[in-house]
Amino acid sequence: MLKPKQTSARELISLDGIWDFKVDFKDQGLSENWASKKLDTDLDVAVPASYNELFTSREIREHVGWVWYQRTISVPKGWDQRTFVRVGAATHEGKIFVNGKELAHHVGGYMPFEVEITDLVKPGTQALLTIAVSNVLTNETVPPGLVQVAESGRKEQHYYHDFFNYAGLARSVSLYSRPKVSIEDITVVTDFEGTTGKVHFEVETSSAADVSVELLDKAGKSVAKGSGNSGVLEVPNVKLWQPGEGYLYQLVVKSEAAGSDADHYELPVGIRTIKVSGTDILVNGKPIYLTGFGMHEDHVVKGKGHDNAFMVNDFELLKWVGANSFRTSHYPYAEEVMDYADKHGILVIDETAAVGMNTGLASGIFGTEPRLTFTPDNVNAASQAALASQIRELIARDKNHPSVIAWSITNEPASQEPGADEYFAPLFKLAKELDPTRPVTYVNVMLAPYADCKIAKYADFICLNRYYGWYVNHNDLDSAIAGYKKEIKGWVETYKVPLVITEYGADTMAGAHSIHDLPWSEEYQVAFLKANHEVHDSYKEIVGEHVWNFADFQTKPGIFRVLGNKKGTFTRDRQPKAAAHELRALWTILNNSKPKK
Ligand code: BDP
Repeated sequence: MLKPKQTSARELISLDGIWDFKVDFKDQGLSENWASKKLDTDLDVAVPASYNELFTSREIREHVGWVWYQRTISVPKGWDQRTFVRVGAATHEGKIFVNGKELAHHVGGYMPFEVEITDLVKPGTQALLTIAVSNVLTNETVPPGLVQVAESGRKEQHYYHDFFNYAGLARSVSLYSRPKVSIEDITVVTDFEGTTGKVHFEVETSSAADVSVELLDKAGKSVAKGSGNSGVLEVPNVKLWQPGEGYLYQLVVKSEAAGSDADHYELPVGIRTIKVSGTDILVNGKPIYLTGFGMHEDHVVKGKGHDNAFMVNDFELLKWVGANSFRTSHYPYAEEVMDYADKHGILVIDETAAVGMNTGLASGIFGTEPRLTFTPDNVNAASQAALASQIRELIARDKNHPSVIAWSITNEPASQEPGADEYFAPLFKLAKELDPTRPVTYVNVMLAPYADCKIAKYADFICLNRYYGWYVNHNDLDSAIAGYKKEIKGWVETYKVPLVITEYGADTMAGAHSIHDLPWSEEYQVAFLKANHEVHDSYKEIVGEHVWNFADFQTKPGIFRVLGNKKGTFTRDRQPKAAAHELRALWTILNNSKPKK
């Protein structure tokens, strides 16, 4: 699905701002059709933002169920094209209503969806736009969860992942137009031979049309032209998209058809290749060493609300600390973030929202009853179908981003348990079929070591989350190094693919100090990183290290958490802990290669 854009052939109006807001405490909104008239409410809400922490009310923060967003929209007089409402994300389920009529329903909290309103709202008229959003997670959603009624009688949402279940409209909402016969989709795959770049393109139009394409360099100079719905553009003296140098060409696509205005869309294109070869990940044929973080879309007040100022600052900090990459732990990020990564040459492991499929692990951490994960009454066939849809939507949304170097189909599932193979094998296959040009990976949990994990065999490279020196060998870094080395040796001997450490980290309270390097102090976090790096540097098969986490983030309350997870290298307001300086000294001199041992 193409991101809405203003071009010479398309209009775009942002619907971001203040909307009317009503919390559906008694679950009446759907049956009473709240969307048919002005919401009876005094509450305002900001879009984009998670709604949970905008208000002082704890009931709203912890509400389980539907909330309602509403505003009026006007389709301008001059618009004589098809008109759409497009929602960047509704977490975790959304319904779009226009003048009380339900027009769209989307499940999955981190993907865009849209609906055509051409026949309902004529140019020069107004309409009532209502979006209902539910935050409920069940055993059949991705991520999974469980709603229970507490002793107090209050509905409670349980979930097995370690970040707060922020909800609402956290990404932009827009009204846009496209011609009657329009460009529906574009796919590019890039390559190069010597100094000649190649851009394979495929353009899908809503019905037959004459298509022309032109590739412009950064200065706007034309470097290649083509026509037809597919073909290959050759780019002489190609400037490659590289880590740290996100050189982007613009692909200008135009379509013309009888009885319709012409269409025009522009797609940024980075020319680069990604391959796994032996135990290396190659970008443009060169081995890369990934430095960076598992991150979160997480800020005070806005929760997961996208914000360009915070995004620019986060990328500045990534550069400052010497990170060349990150993982979209544990769900796809806003499209603006992906565009920005393209522009700045940051490599991204793009992850689905399949997190917390590990009811055994969760029981230990959150004190819930342990049970097998992949069973008909737990994470089941309906969940598998939901994840398949999410993989389809993710690849459709992000396939053209040069920054995306791999698809991660899940984080820390119970891959040692029965049923894991049957659940994930078809999903690896699906991702591979949908995109044969990128490696497909998953993130392995410590409870599923090399001898037990049933799905590592499907991954092009294996991501490992390891907490030696924190959850195991706590406060004993010498034993941590020994245990960690032993385990890595097992992976290296069993699987002949690259390994990326996608999580290692220690909770640290900014400002806590200890002359004895005790856990939770900034000194321990630094010592912990040094110990882990000793292990990473000892194995050539480890081709990347992503610290958990970039910044402190909000979680649900728990005895392991101090107003959130404190494993950030930066605080939640993006100030450096001592660890940030340690990483900066180490990573800024690497130039994308593995540290020399
Ligand atoms: C890992 C999870 C991550 C958690 C982290 C932690 O992948 O989401 O936040 O552990 O415990 O299991 O800090």
